[in-house]
Amino acid sequence: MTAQLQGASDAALQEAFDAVIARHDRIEPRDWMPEAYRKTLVRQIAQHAHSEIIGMQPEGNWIGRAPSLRRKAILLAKVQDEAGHGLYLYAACETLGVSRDELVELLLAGKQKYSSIFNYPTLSYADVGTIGWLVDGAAICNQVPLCRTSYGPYGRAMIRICKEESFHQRQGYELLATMVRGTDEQRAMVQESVDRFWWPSLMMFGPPDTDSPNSAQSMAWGIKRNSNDELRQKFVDMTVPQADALGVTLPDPALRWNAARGHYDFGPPDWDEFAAVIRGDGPCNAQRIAHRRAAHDEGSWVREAATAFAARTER
Ligand code: BYC
Repeated sequence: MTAQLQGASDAALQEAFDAVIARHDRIEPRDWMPEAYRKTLVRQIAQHAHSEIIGMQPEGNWIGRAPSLRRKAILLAKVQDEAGHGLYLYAACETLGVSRDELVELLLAGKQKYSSIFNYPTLSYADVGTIGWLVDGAAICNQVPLCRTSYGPYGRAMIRICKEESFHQRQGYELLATMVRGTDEQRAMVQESVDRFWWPSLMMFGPPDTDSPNSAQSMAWGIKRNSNDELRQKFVDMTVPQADALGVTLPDPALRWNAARGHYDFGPPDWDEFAAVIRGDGPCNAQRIAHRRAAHDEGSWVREAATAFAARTER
């Protein structure tokens, strides 16, 4: 009898959840949710948070070598924003019953991922502009629909993050626009940087829809609102005219306007390279994690002091 009642109430909970999803409303932390939905959110939000934190490293590499005080102030502010994005996202993830400590442990143990893009090196100052323009541009395409994701705390975090990402994208474009108006050497530096970052930027959207094991369920739950390929296409369509305006070429011989489709056609990224990078074998994976681990260890005294202070205040 008890089991029957329990069964009935489980069905009612599932029905209430399904109704919220069907009317594109929000699930909140206090609401019942299927365990698989919770797990998927933890996976995606944690991966997103880790990306923001690891993403501070490639650009942080240039803070001490920025060419002017103005550029240095801009870059410092951008990297600091990324730390903030990581914190909002870890906080959103904590509402699902995992602690930030656990998430950091999983990242450092290689059990949770972060975006493939941050495993590529930043070899010239133009990379700061290219990351802003292409990487933040791709991030905006991917993240604006996440403002309407079905989980309340994630969607609300994304609204603020997207506002800041728009500034990041513009500062990157402005930096490159300044460089291309400079010397031949500066123009060549921009082109070389764009050549390196174009394909990895397309990979940020994830595998093709036909090879994306999580997409169908995540879209049915309203966690993702668009598929990987839809967003990749949107990014290409948005970026090609910007490349023309900058006077740079994109390194894809297959890239051309398709009037029948009303979109640009483009070639496939090297999916074997993508698989290697997310497996941990990209150019900078080991360096990124080693740096993160060192920063975490060096910061342990701050965490201990804050915990001791909180305990003493409570007493
Ligand atoms: N890199 O079934 P799929 C930023 C994994 S930070 C690594 O399509 P899903 C910024 C995927 O996790 C931007 N792994 O997955 C910061 C899955 O493996 P698991 C970060 C990737 O989740 C600082 C497997 O491949 N943005 O903008 O449906 C400075 C199969 O994929 C990647 C976000 O995190 C990748 N690129 O879709 C500047 C956005 N792609 O987990 C800028 C939020 C796929 O099953 N996340 N994988 O072991 C998402 O929108 C989705 O999670 C994804 C993937 C579109 C990325």
